Amino acid sequence: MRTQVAIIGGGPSGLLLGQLLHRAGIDTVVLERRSRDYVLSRIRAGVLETGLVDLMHEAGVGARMDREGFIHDGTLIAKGDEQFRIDFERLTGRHVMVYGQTEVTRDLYEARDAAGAPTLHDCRGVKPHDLDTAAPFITFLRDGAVHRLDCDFVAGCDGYHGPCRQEIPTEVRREDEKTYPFGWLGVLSETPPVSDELIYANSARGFALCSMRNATLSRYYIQCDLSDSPDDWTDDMFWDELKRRIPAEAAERLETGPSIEKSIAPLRSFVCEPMRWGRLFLCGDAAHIVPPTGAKGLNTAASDVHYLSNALKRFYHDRDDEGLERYSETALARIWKTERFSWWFSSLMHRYPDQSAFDLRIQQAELAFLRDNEAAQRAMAESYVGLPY
Ligand code: FAS
Ligand code: PHB
Repeated sequence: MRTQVAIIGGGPSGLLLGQLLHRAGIDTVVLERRSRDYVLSRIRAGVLETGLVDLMHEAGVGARMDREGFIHDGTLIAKGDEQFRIDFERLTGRHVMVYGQTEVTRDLYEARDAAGAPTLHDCRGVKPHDLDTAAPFITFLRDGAVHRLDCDFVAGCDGYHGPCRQEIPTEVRREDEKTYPFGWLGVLSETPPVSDELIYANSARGFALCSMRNATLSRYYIQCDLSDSPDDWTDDMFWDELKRRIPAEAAERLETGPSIEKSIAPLRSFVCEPMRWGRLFLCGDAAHIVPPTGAKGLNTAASDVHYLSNALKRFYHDRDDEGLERYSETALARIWKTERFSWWFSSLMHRYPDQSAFDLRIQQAELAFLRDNEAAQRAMAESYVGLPY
């Protein structure tokens, strides 16, 4: 088998890259470890920056998002029973789109199938070779046989646990990481959202987030201990704790119901540099992770895809490799700004086990400053709706 760009990973990064390259006449093959059903069963992000909305349109997959997605002009920030609103539209002239990552992935898979572009599921032992040459190739196991895929470039879109990052020699690779002393317990329920906009809540008992997927599907999170397991939490325990953490008026109108998905995500900040090694280019979670507080994980994967797809188009159409040469530096400049925002927003909204009385007063002053200062609100809104690519 041969292709121009081999894409390892059939999550949003790999699929969006594949679709943008296909529309530019560049051949790709996506190698995905899991089945399609498994990939589509993962419940992850819910908020799209304007940049990702634009990329979905550029990829020709924006129609259902436009029909079923919800435009949000702002968000609510709560501290105990007090809450205030960050008005994205007034502060930045822009908004965000609420549309689940699962649907983004589904739309991209359907477009790829319609284009007849190959996606190989259930690929095991995927291994890139000769990345430091002009003729890299990939070997992998599938249907009981070893296969080889020759290519010009390899896009490592294989997520945080994928193998591509490890192909960068340890003496070259720099990894910066921060782990957080808590996780997020998330619940999906077929109930109407408690609020028209998201509620980010800082309470004495810990962080909570009220989000949604559509008018009859809600997504809720509460900060939990790293030692917790979803089985430690019955639905009633979850709902009772959520009600304790959000403003009383929201708790009173909260409609509860059986969880149709319940999972715990650990929180970490992580960046791998460089994002390129020879003909390998890392994209998305393969290169960076953020705590989900700022809804930046999927959206930062999208900006990587924007830079990499344009660089590859420039190479194939103009035989100009400057975009490829500058990919890592360009992507990392934006990545670190989203790492900062995600760390800042997580520090603002969560209760830390080792928080001193002074730390707590500083956190409360930061929240009050955000509540009272328009410049602070504009700075937050600019990051939340998405910094320019
Ligand atoms: P992904 O991890 O989505 O996709 C990588 C793909 O590569 C997977 O399909 C995997 O099966 C495949 N793969 C891995 N190893 C492979 C191999 N060896 N061979 C072939 N394929 C391989 N972001 C938010 O903005 N908000 C959220 O609320 C949020 N919640 C999250 C919850 C969880 C539990 C996780 C893990 C992430 C969450 N994220 C959230 C971040 C998430 O949305 C990611 O940013 C997004 O999935 C990034 O997409 P990809 O880079 O495509 O990585
Ligand atoms: C979600 O809806 O899953 C979601 C929304 C906003 C976040 C994190 C997760 O910051």
